[in-house]
Amino acid sequence: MELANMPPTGHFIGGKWVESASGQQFETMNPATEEVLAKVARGGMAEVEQAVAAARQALSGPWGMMPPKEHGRFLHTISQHITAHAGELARLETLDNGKPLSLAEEEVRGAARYFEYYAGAADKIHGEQIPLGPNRLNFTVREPMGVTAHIVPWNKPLNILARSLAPALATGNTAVIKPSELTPLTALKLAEIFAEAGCAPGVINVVNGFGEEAGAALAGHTAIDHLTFTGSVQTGRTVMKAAAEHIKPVVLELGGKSPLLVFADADLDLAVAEAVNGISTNCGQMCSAGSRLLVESSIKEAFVAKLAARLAALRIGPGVDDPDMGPLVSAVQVSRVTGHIEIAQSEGARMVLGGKRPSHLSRGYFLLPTLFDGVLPDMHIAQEEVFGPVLSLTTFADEAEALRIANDVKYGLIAAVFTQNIDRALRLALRLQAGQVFVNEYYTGDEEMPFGGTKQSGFGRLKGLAALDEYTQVKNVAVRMKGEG
Ligand code: TXE
Repeated sequence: MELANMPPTGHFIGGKWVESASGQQFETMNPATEEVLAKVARGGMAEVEQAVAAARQALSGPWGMMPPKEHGRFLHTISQHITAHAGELARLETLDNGKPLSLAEEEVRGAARYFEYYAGAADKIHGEQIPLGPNRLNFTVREPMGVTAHIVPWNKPLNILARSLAPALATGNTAVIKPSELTPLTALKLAEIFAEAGCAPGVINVVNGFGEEAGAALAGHTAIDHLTFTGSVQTGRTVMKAAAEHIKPVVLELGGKSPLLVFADADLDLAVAEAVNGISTNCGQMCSAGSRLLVESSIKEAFVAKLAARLAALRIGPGVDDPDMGPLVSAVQVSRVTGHIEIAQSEGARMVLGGKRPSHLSRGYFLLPTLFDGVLPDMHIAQEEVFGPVLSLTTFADEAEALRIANDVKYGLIAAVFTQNIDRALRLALRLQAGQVFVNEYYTGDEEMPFGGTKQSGFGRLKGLAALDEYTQVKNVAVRMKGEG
């Protein structure tokens, strides 16, 4: 696939493309071929300074003066421009991240949908009037936070960026974006799209670079007003500490170890299909991956047989060929995932299939889907996020045990229950510690559904109307009126 329509590879600051003050660049790779795709400007404190200043200035420019319905119209225009460029965006994402083309297309549609959804919300964000009796008027005003920072990971680069950027802009904020150094290209293309759509300078700014340089400079910048971070728990802790130094609110979307609870009365074919989907989508590189299967003992053998057959049949190859699973994002990610596999084996989990690279692919960061059976709840593979196509299967005897195992991890992002028993489904939906619970499905994940973690999966809610609360602050106005006469 040729690299037509490559976006500019500088930083996008104040409506202009600029190179780094240092002149330094870094390479972004195609994980399917291990070839360099592009050289991108490597930013740091100097570029973050400029970007934050441009975003602050834009708050008092035309963008800041615009009525909410105009913000909404602009977001709608962005949604249309993303749709018009959908093919290019999806190709870039596939080349940069490795994911299958049809998955990239779905994520681009999702990105357009975020702007469409929040376009409709922009002029419906109301304060309230609080009754305090005669001669007093009390009301709230919902104001933008100001300059919002968005530190974005590499697993769904454009989609995750749109998830926080669209509600931040719908509420009148401006933004400084730091894409992942592994996958910067679609954020740069989005900046180009904003410019094409006539965006005022400084409303969005993109600074490329490494986490410890550009990312740390942004999280620690005293003139940002809000920080959205999606990534690892470890880095989340670091950015939260940096934001704490200057007392700024954060939204943290971190990892997961999400369980699928499969009861004996479940539709087994459905549960197997959803389990395969939950771990193979994006090669398991999803915070919401369904990486723990909890299966009622009586159906375990039948379940494993069906599951292993489905996993073994997955087509693996370069994303441009639109397989079921592409490569992992990097050599580092392959070594992280294989490290988890080695620990699982050393602790006595039984590898049913996978665990190595596919023999038909000689280059690229590919790994076969991997299934572990006989996993005990306290094993490493049942507790730690792998972020790869590795599924661990644990059995349970009854509902109480299933619930106990499901909740006994440090994460709490998603959980799913497969059963025909409506009482059990609803009982568990209320008792599972997770930000989202699915019943007889996994991964619908529509843009309207509030999404976020409990426990070490983070806090704050993105998606749905809930996200609008994250990007506004409430001001209360109290008025005492003189009585008549
Ligand atoms: O993530 P990082 P990595 C998990 C997953 C994966 C692990 C490591 O388990 O195996 O994290 O991936 C920026 N100050 N997830 O190392 O470091 C970085 O440049 C400010 C879960 O790639 O969290 C990138 O833009 N920023 C996940 C972003 O943080 C810093 C998605 C994410 O990188 C920084 C990705 C610093 N000191 C990985 N250091 C999810 N929840 O979806 C790095 N960054």
